[in-house]
Amino acid sequence: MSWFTEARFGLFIHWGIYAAAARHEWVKSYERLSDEQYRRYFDHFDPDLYDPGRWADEAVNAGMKYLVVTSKHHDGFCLWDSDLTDYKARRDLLAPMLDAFRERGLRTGLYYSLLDWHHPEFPNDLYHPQRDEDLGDRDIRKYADYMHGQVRELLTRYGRIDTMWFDFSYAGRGFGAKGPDEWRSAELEGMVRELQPGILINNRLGLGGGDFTTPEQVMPPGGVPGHRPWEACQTLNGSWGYHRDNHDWKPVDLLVKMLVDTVSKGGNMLLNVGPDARGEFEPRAIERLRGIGTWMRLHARSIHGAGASEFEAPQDCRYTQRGDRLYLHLLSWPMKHIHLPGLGRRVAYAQFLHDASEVPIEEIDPKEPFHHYLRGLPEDTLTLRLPVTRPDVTIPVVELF
Ligand code: H79
Repeated sequence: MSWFTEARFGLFIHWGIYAAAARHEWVKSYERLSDEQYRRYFDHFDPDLYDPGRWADEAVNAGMKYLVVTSKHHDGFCLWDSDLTDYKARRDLLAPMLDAFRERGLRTGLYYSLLDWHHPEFPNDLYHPQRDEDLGDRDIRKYADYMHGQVRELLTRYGRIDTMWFDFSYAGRGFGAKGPDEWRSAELEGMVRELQPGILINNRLGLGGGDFTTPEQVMPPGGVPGHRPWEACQTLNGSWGYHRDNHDWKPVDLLVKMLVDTVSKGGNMLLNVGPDARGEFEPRAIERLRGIGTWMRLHARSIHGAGASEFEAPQDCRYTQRGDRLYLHLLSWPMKHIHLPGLGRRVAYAQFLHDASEVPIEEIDPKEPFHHYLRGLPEDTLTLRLPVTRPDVTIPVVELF
Protein backbone atom coordinates (compact mmCIF):
# COMPACT_ATOMS: atom_id res chain seq x y z
CA MET A 1 0.00 0.00 0.00
CA SER A 2 2.87 2.39 0.71
CA TRP A 3 3.61 3.30 -2.93
CA PHE A 4 -0.06 4.24 -3.30
CA THR A 5 -0.31 6.53 -0.30
CA GLU A 6 3.04 8.10 -1.18
CA ALA A 7 2.09 8.70 -4.81
CA ARG A 8 -0.91 10.93 -3.96
CA PHE A 9 -1.52 12.01 -7.54
CA GLY A 10 -2.44 9.84 -10.52
CA LEU A 11 -3.79 10.12 -14.05
CA PHE A 12 -7.12 8.57 -14.98
CA ILE A 13 -7.63 7.95 -18.70
CA HIS A 14 -11.11 7.41 -20.15
CA TRP A 15 -10.66 6.42 -23.75
CA GLY A 16 -12.89 4.47 -26.07
CA ILE A 17 -15.17 4.90 -29.06
CA TYR A 18 -17.31 7.39 -27.07
CA ALA A 19 -14.45 9.84 -27.78
CA ALA A 20 -15.82 9.98 -31.34
CA ALA A 21 -19.32 10.85 -30.07
CA ALA A 22 -17.54 13.52 -28.00
CA ARG A 23 -20.51 14.05 -25.70
CA HIS A 24 -19.87 12.07 -22.50
CA GLU A 25 -18.94 8.41 -22.02
CA TRP A 26 -22.52 7.64 -20.93
CA VAL A 27 -23.89 8.87 -24.27
CA LYS A 28 -25.20 5.45 -25.25
CA SER A 29 -27.28 5.28 -22.08
CA TYR A 30 -28.20 8.96 -21.81
CA GLU A 31 -29.54 9.01 -25.39
CA ARG A 32 -30.80 5.41 -25.32
CA LEU A 33 -28.84 4.66 -28.48
CA SER A 34 -29.32 1.27 -30.12
CA ASP A 35 -26.33 -0.90 -30.99
CA GLU A 36 -26.91 0.10 -34.59
CA GLN A 37 -26.88 3.82 -33.79
CA TYR A 38 -23.78 3.47 -31.61
CA ARG A 39 -21.98 1.39 -34.23
CA ARG A 40 -20.88 4.45 -36.20
CA TYR A 41 -18.38 5.23 -33.45
CA PHE A 42 -16.94 1.73 -33.60
CA ASP A 43 -16.67 1.97 -37.38
CA HIS A 44 -14.99 5.37 -37.38
CA PHE A 45 -12.74 5.20 -34.32
CA ASP A 46 -9.26 5.46 -35.83
CA PRO A 47 -6.80 7.14 -33.45
CA ASP A 48 -4.08 7.86 -36.00
CA LEU A 49 -2.15 10.30 -33.79
CA TYR A 50 -2.01 7.97 -30.77
CA ASP A 51 1.40 8.25 -29.10
CA PRO A 52 1.15 7.28 -25.43
CA GLY A 53 4.70 8.49 -24.76
CA ARG A 54 3.34 12.02 -25.12
CA TRP A 55 0.58 11.28 -22.60
CA ALA A 56 3.08 9.81 -20.16
CA ASP A 57 5.35 12.87 -20.57
CA GLU A 58 2.44 15.13 -19.64
CA ALA A 59 1.67 12.97 -16.60
CA VAL A 60 5.28 13.03 -15.39
CA ASN A 61 5.46 16.79 -15.91
CA ALA A 62 2.27 17.26 -13.89
CA GLY A 63 3.77 15.31 -10.99
CA MET A 64 1.56 12.27 -11.40
CA LYS A 65 2.90 8.94 -10.15
CA TYR A 66 0.47 6.41 -11.57
CA LEU A 67 -1.94 5.67 -14.37
CA VAL A 68 -5.40 4.10 -14.36
CA VAL A 69 -6.85 3.45 -17.81
CA THR A 70 -10.25 2.22 -18.98
CA SER A 71 -9.55 -1.19 -20.49
CA LYS A 72 -13.32 -1.45 -21.05
CA HIS A 73 -16.02 1.06 -20.15
CA HIS A 74 -19.78 0.50 -19.76
CA ASP A 75 -20.25 0.44 -23.55
CA GLY A 76 -18.27 -2.83 -23.66
CA PHE A 77 -15.62 -1.63 -26.12
CA CYS A 78 -12.18 -3.05 -25.31
CA LEU A 79 -8.88 -1.22 -25.75
CA TRP A 80 -6.91 -4.46 -25.75
CA ASP A 81 -6.76 -7.42 -28.11
CA SER A 82 -9.15 -9.68 -26.21
CA ASP A 83 -9.68 -13.22 -27.51
CA LEU A 84 -13.18 -13.19 -26.06
CA THR A 85 -14.73 -10.50 -28.26
CA ASP A 86 -14.42 -8.70 -31.57
CA TYR A 87 -15.75 -5.55 -29.95
CA LYS A 88 -12.25 -4.12 -29.56
CA ALA A 89 -9.75 -1.71 -31.04
CA ARG A 90 -8.26 -2.78 -34.39
CA ARG A 91 -4.84 -2.89 -32.73
CA ASP A 92 -3.91 -3.31 -29.08
CA LEU A 93 -3.97 0.23 -27.67
CA LEU A 94 -3.38 -0.88 -24.10
CA ALA A 95 0.07 -2.49 -24.24
CA PRO A 96 1.90 0.55 -25.65
CA MET A 97 0.22 2.77 -23.06
CA LEU A 98 1.29 0.60 -20.12
CA ASP A 99 4.81 0.40 -21.57
CA ALA A 100 5.10 4.16 -22.01
CA PHE A 101 4.04 4.92 -18.45
CA ARG A 102 6.18 2.18 -16.91
CA GLU A 103 9.22 3.34 -18.89
CA ARG A 104 8.88 6.68 -17.13
CA GLY A 105 8.61 5.09 -13.70
CA LEU A 106 4.87 5.31 -13.17
CA ARG A 107 2.74 2.57 -11.63
CA THR A 108 -0.14 1.23 -13.71
CA GLY A 109 -3.73 0.31 -13.00
CA LEU A 110 -6.68 -0.92 -15.01
CA TYR A 111 -10.24 0.31 -14.88
CA TYR A 112 -12.69 -2.40 -15.89
CA SER A 113 -16.43 -1.83 -16.18
CA LEU A 114 -18.60 -4.48 -14.56
CA LEU A 115 -21.48 -3.15 -16.65
CA ASP A 116 -21.51 -4.02 -20.34
CA TRP A 117 -24.04 -2.44 -22.69
CA HIS A 118 -22.90 -4.49 -25.65
CA HIS A 119 -22.71 -8.07 -24.40
CA PRO A 120 -25.71 -10.16 -25.52
CA GLU A 121 -25.98 -11.93 -22.15
CA PHE A 122 -25.88 -8.77 -20.01
CA PRO A 123 -29.41 -8.55 -18.55
CA ASN A 124 -31.34 -5.35 -19.04
CA ASP A 125 -31.42 -2.87 -16.16
CA LEU A 126 -32.12 0.70 -15.11
CA TYR A 127 -28.91 2.07 -16.67
CA HIS A 128 -29.00 0.08 -19.89
CA PRO A 129 -29.43 2.08 -23.12
CA GLN A 130 -32.28 -0.29 -24.06
CA ARG A 131 -33.98 -0.08 -20.65
CA ASP A 132 -37.34 0.70 -22.33
CA GLU A 133 -37.22 -2.46 -24.44
CA ASP A 134 -37.65 -6.13 -23.77
CA LEU A 135 -34.26 -7.66 -24.40
CA GLY A 136 -35.50 -11.16 -23.68
CA ASP A 137 -33.92 -13.76 -21.45
CA ARG A 138 -30.29 -13.19 -20.72
CA ASP A 139 -28.00 -15.30 -18.58
CA ILE A 140 -25.92 -13.25 -16.16
CA ARG A 141 -23.74 -16.32 -15.46
CA LYS A 142 -22.61 -16.39 -19.09
CA TYR A 143 -21.82 -12.69 -18.93
CA ALA A 144 -19.93 -13.14 -15.65
CA ASP A 145 -17.89 -15.96 -17.21
CA TYR A 146 -16.95 -13.60 -20.04
CA MET A 147 -16.14 -10.79 -17.61
CA HIS A 148 -13.97 -13.01 -15.41
CA GLY A 149 -12.23 -14.32 -18.52
CA GLN A 150 -11.45 -10.80 -19.67
CA VAL A 151 -10.04 -9.83 -16.29
CA ARG A 152 -7.89 -12.96 -16.43
CA GLU A 153 -6.52 -11.87 -19.82
CA LEU A 154 -5.75 -8.41 -18.51
CA LEU A 155 -3.92 -9.72 -15.46
CA THR A 156 -1.91 -12.40 -17.27
CA ARG A 157 -0.83 -10.69 -20.49
CA TYR A 158 0.36 -7.25 -19.46
CA GLY A 159 2.97 -7.78 -16.77
CA ARG A 160 2.61 -6.35 -13.32
CA ILE A 161 -0.57 -4.37 -12.74
CA ASP A 162 -0.59 -2.30 -9.57
CA THR A 163 -4.27 -1.45 -9.17
CA MET A 164 -7.56 -2.87 -10.37
CA TRP A 165 -10.42 -0.37 -10.57
CA PHE A 166 -13.82 -2.06 -10.98
CA ASP A 167 -16.89 0.07 -11.75
CA PHE A 168 -19.54 -0.47 -10.28
CA SER A 169 -22.11 -2.33 -8.15
CA TYR A 170 -25.71 -1.17 -7.73
CA ALA A 171 -27.51 -3.97 -5.92
CA GLY A 172 -30.98 -3.02 -4.73
CA ARG A 173 -31.18 0.16 -6.78
CA GLY A 174 -34.12 -0.87 -8.92
CA PHE A 175 -34.90 -2.70 -12.13
CA GLY A 176 -32.22 -5.25 -13.02
CA ALA A 177 -29.86 -3.93 -10.35
CA LYS A 178 -26.60 -5.85 -10.04
CA GLY A 179 -24.12 -6.43 -7.29
CA PRO A 180 -21.68 -8.97 -5.85
CA ASP A 181 -24.00 -11.95 -6.46
CA GLU A 182 -24.41 -11.11 -10.14
CA TRP A 183 -20.73 -10.22 -10.71
CA ARG A 184 -19.58 -13.16 -8.54
CA SER A 185 -17.39 -10.57 -6.87
CA ALA A 186 -15.80 -12.77 -4.19
CA GLU A 187 -14.65 -15.28 -6.81
CA LEU A 188 -13.45 -12.44 -9.05
CA GLU A 189 -11.49 -10.80 -6.24
CA GLY A 190 -9.89 -14.15 -5.38
CA MET A 191 -8.75 -14.60 -8.97
CA VAL A 192 -7.35 -11.07 -9.16
CA ARG A 193 -5.29 -11.55 -5.99
CA GLU A 194 -4.07 -14.92 -7.14
CA LEU A 195 -2.95 -13.63 -10.54
CA GLN A 196 -1.43 -10.41 -9.21
CA PRO A 197 -0.34 -10.73 -5.59
CA GLY A 198 0.21 -7.27 -4.17
CA ILE A 199 -2.35 -5.61 -6.44
CA LEU A 200 -4.67 -3.02 -4.87
CA ILE A 201 -8.38 -3.40 -5.62
CA ASN A 202 -10.88 -0.57 -5.29
CA ASN A 203 -14.13 -0.80 -3.35
CA ARG A 204 -16.75 -1.08 -6.09
CA LEU A 205 -17.22 -4.84 -6.27
CA GLY A 206 -19.97 -4.52 -3.68
CA LEU A 207 -18.21 -6.65 -1.09
CA GLY A 208 -17.98 -3.86 1.46
CA GLY A 209 -14.20 -4.08 1.52
CA GLY A 210 -11.59 -3.09 -0.99
CA ASP A 211 -8.10 -1.76 -0.47
CA PHE A 212 -9.17 1.83 -0.99
CA THR A 213 -12.40 3.78 -1.29
CA THR A 214 -13.27 5.92 -4.28
CA PRO A 215 -15.27 9.13 -3.82
CA GLU A 216 -16.28 10.24 -7.32
CA GLN A 217 -16.37 13.93 -8.25
CA VAL A 218 -16.81 14.98 -4.63
CA MET A 219 -14.51 16.18 -1.87
CA PRO A 220 -15.25 14.27 1.34
CA PRO A 221 -15.58 17.23 3.74
CA GLY A 222 -13.62 15.71 6.62
CA GLY A 223 -11.74 13.10 4.64
CA VAL A 224 -12.80 9.47 4.72
CA PRO A 225 -13.54 8.16 8.21
CA GLY A 226 -11.63 5.25 9.71
CA HIS A 227 -8.22 6.07 8.23
CA ARG A 228 -9.00 3.97 5.18
CA PRO A 229 -6.87 4.72 2.14
CA TRP A 230 -8.93 6.70 -0.33
CA GLU A 231 -8.65 8.10 -3.80
CA ALA A 232 -10.96 10.83 -5.05
CA CYS A 233 -11.41 10.58 -8.81
CA GLN A 234 -11.97 13.97 -10.40
CA THR A 235 -12.68 15.36 -13.85
CA LEU A 236 -11.30 18.41 -15.59
CA ASN A 237 -14.72 19.36 -16.96
CA GLY A 238 -17.40 17.10 -15.48
CA SER A 239 -17.10 14.47 -18.23
CA TRP A 240 -14.78 11.46 -18.17
CA GLY A 241 -14.82 10.77 -21.87
CA TYR A 242 -13.78 13.47 -24.35
CA HIS A 243 -16.53 16.10 -24.43
CA ARG A 244 -16.09 18.66 -27.18
CA ASP A 245 -18.85 21.16 -26.34
CA ASN A 246 -18.56 21.11 -22.59
CA HIS A 247 -17.71 24.37 -20.85
CA ASP A 248 -17.37 23.31 -17.22
CA TRP A 249 -13.59 23.36 -17.25
CA LYS A 250 -12.01 23.76 -13.85
CA PRO A 251 -9.29 26.38 -13.71
CA VAL A 252 -5.74 25.44 -12.71
CA ASP A 253 -5.95 27.12 -9.31
CA LEU A 254 -9.04 25.09 -8.41
CA LEU A 255 -7.36 21.85 -9.53
CA VAL A 256 -4.27 22.58 -7.42
CA LYS A 257 -6.50 23.45 -4.48
CA MET A 258 -8.35 20.14 -4.91
CA LEU A 259 -5.05 18.24 -4.85
CA VAL A 260 -3.83 20.06 -1.75
CA ASP A 261 -7.17 19.64 0.01
CA THR A 262 -7.20 15.92 -0.82
CA VAL A 263 -3.69 15.27 0.50
CA SER A 264 -4.40 17.38 3.60
CA LYS A 265 -7.23 14.96 4.33
CA GLY A 266 -5.05 11.90 3.74
CA GLY A 267 -6.30 10.99 0.26
CA ASN A 268 -5.08 10.57 -3.31
CA MET A 269 -6.38 12.46 -6.32
CA LEU A 270 -6.89 10.57 -9.57
CA LEU A 271 -7.35 13.28 -12.18
CA ASN A 272 -8.97 12.32 -15.46
CA VAL A 273 -8.18 13.17 -19.05
CA GLY A 274 -10.46 12.02 -21.85
CA PRO A 275 -8.25 11.86 -24.94
CA ASP A 276 -9.91 12.61 -28.28
CA ALA A 277 -10.64 10.13 -31.04
CA ARG A 278 -7.39 10.86 -32.87
CA GLY A 279 -5.51 9.86 -29.74
CA GLU A 280 -4.52 13.26 -28.43
CA PHE A 281 -4.93 15.25 -25.24
CA GLU A 282 -6.78 18.40 -26.29
CA PRO A 283 -5.25 21.84 -25.62
CA ARG A 284 -7.69 22.58 -22.77
CA ALA A 285 -6.46 19.48 -20.93
CA ILE A 286 -2.78 20.08 -21.67
CA GLU A 287 -3.00 23.68 -20.50
CA ARG A 288 -4.35 22.50 -17.15
CA LEU A 289 -1.90 19.63 -16.69
CA ARG A 290 0.98 22.00 -17.43
CA GLY A 291 -0.39 24.59 -15.01
CA ILE A 292 -0.51 21.95 -12.29
CA GLY A 293 3.01 20.91 -13.34
CA THR A 294 4.32 24.45 -12.93
CA TRP A 295 3.12 24.40 -9.32
CA MET A 296 4.21 20.79 -8.71
CA ARG A 297 7.77 21.40 -9.93
CA LEU A 298 8.28 23.70 -6.95
CA HIS A 299 5.89 22.14 -4.46
CA ALA A 300 5.95 18.36 -4.96
CA ARG A 301 7.58 18.01 -1.52
CA SER A 302 4.31 18.95 0.14
CA ILE A 303 2.40 16.32 -1.87
CA HIS A 304 4.48 13.20 -2.64
CA GLY A 305 4.93 11.13 0.50
CA ALA A 306 2.90 13.64 2.49
CA GLY A 307 -0.44 13.19 4.21
CA ALA A 308 -2.78 14.55 6.82
CA SER A 309 -1.29 16.32 9.83
CA GLU A 310 -2.28 15.94 13.45
CA PHE A 311 -2.35 19.74 13.72
CA GLU A 312 -5.38 21.76 12.85
CA ALA A 313 -4.79 24.38 10.19
CA PRO A 314 -6.09 27.94 10.60
CA GLN A 315 -8.81 29.46 8.40
CA ASP A 316 -8.15 29.25 4.65
CA CYS A 317 -5.10 27.06 5.18
CA ARG A 318 -4.31 23.37 4.70
CA TYR A 319 -1.55 21.38 6.33
CA THR A 320 0.16 18.39 4.88
CA GLN A 321 2.85 16.56 6.78
CA ARG A 322 5.78 14.42 5.66
CA GLY A 323 7.73 12.94 8.55
CA ASP A 324 8.43 15.85 10.87
CA ARG A 325 8.08 18.50 8.16
CA LEU A 326 4.86 20.43 8.12
CA TYR A 327 3.60 22.21 5.00
CA LEU A 328 1.35 25.21 5.40
CA HIS A 329 -0.69 25.90 2.24
CA LEU A 330 -2.11 29.41 2.15
CA LEU A 331 -5.32 29.43 0.13
CA SER A 332 -5.85 33.12 0.85
CA TRP A 333 -3.28 35.77 1.70
CA PRO A 334 -3.46 37.37 5.15
CA MET A 335 -1.95 40.71 6.13
CA LYS A 336 1.56 40.38 7.57
CA HIS A 337 0.96 37.62 10.12
CA ILE A 338 -0.35 34.10 10.16
CA HIS A 339 -0.99 32.57 13.57
CA LEU A 340 -0.57 28.83 13.95
CA PRO A 341 -2.12 27.40 17.14
CA GLY A 342 -0.31 24.48 18.74
CA LEU A 343 3.01 25.11 17.00
CA GLY A 344 4.60 27.57 19.42
CA ARG A 345 8.21 26.61 20.26
CA ARG A 346 7.94 23.50 18.08
CA VAL A 347 9.29 25.03 14.88
CA ALA A 348 12.96 25.92 14.42
CA TYR A 349 12.83 27.37 10.91
CA ALA A 350 10.31 28.28 8.26
CA GLN A 351 10.73 28.91 4.54
CA PHE A 352 8.69 29.29 1.41
CA LEU A 353 8.85 26.11 -0.57
CA HIS A 354 8.97 27.76 -4.02
CA ASP A 355 12.22 29.70 -3.46
CA ALA A 356 13.58 28.46 -0.11
CA SER A 357 13.47 31.97 1.32
CA GLU A 358 13.13 32.36 5.07
CA VAL A 359 9.75 33.20 6.53
CA PRO A 360 10.65 34.77 9.87
CA ILE A 361 9.11 33.52 13.07
CA GLU A 362 7.76 36.59 14.87
CA GLU A 363 9.05 36.80 18.42
CA ILE A 364 6.28 38.54 20.27
CA ASP A 365 7.72 40.83 22.94
CA PRO A 366 5.09 41.73 25.54
CA LYS A 367 6.99 44.96 26.35
CA GLU A 368 6.96 46.13 22.74
CA PRO A 369 3.95 48.49 22.43
CA PHE A 370 3.20 47.50 18.82
CA HIS A 371 3.06 43.85 19.81
CA HIS A 372 0.37 44.75 22.31
CA TYR A 373 -2.20 44.10 19.60
CA LEU A 374 -0.97 40.54 19.10
CA ARG A 375 -1.52 39.57 22.71
CA GLY A 376 -4.43 37.36 23.57
CA LEU A 377 -3.30 34.52 21.33
CA PRO A 378 -3.08 31.12 23.04
CA GLU A 379 0.33 30.44 24.66
CA ASP A 380 1.27 27.76 22.18
CA THR A 381 0.72 29.86 19.05
CA LEU A 382 3.43 30.28 16.44
CA THR A 383 3.28 33.52 14.48
CA LEU A 384 4.95 33.86 11.09
CA ARG A 385 5.71 37.16 9.44
CA LEU A 386 4.67 37.10 5.81
CA PRO A 387 5.67 39.56 3.10
CA VAL A 388 3.05 42.02 1.92
CA THR A 389 3.36 40.70 -1.59
CA ARG A 390 1.90 37.28 -2.09
CA PRO A 391 4.37 35.03 -3.92
CA ASP A 392 3.42 34.59 -7.55
CA VAL A 393 2.60 30.87 -7.36
CA THR A 394 -0.79 29.17 -7.54
CA ILE A 395 -0.79 28.29 -3.84
CA PRO A 396 2.09 29.51 -1.66
CA VAL A 397 3.46 26.91 0.76
CA VAL A 398 5.52 27.47 3.90
CA GLU A 399 7.72 24.56 4.94
CA LEU A 400 8.09 24.27 8.70
CA PHE A 401 11.07 22.46 10.24
O1 H79 B 1 -16.14 5.94 -15.42
C1 H79 B 1 -16.64 7.11 -14.84
C2 H79 B 1 -18.13 7.18 -14.94
O2 H79 B 1 -18.58 6.91 -16.25
C3 H79 B 1 -18.55 6.10 -13.97
N1 H79 B 1 -17.50 6.12 -12.96
C4 H79 B 1 -16.49 7.08 -13.35
C5 H79 B 1 -15.11 6.71 -12.85
C6 H79 B 1 -19.86 6.36 -13.38
N2 H79 B 1 -20.62 7.42 -13.57
N3 H79 B 1 -21.68 7.32 -12.85
N4 H79 B 1 -21.61 6.21 -12.19
C7 H79 B 1 -20.48 5.57 -12.48
C8 H79 B 1 -22.58 5.78 -11.23
C9 H79 B 1 -23.97 6.15 -11.56
C10 H79 B 1 -24.39 7.45 -11.29
C11 H79 B 1 -25.72 7.90 -11.38
FE1 H79 B 1 -26.80 8.71 -12.78
C12 H79 B 1 -26.05 9.21 -11.02
C13 H79 B 1 -26.87 7.15 -11.55
C14 H79 B 1 -27.96 8.01 -11.28
C15 H79 B 1 -27.45 9.29 -10.98
C16 H79 B 1 -25.86 9.79 -14.19
C17 H79 B 1 -27.17 10.22 -14.14
C18 H79 B 1 -25.86 8.45 -14.51
C19 H79 B 1 -27.19 8.04 -14.65
C20 H79 B 1 -27.97 9.14 -14.44
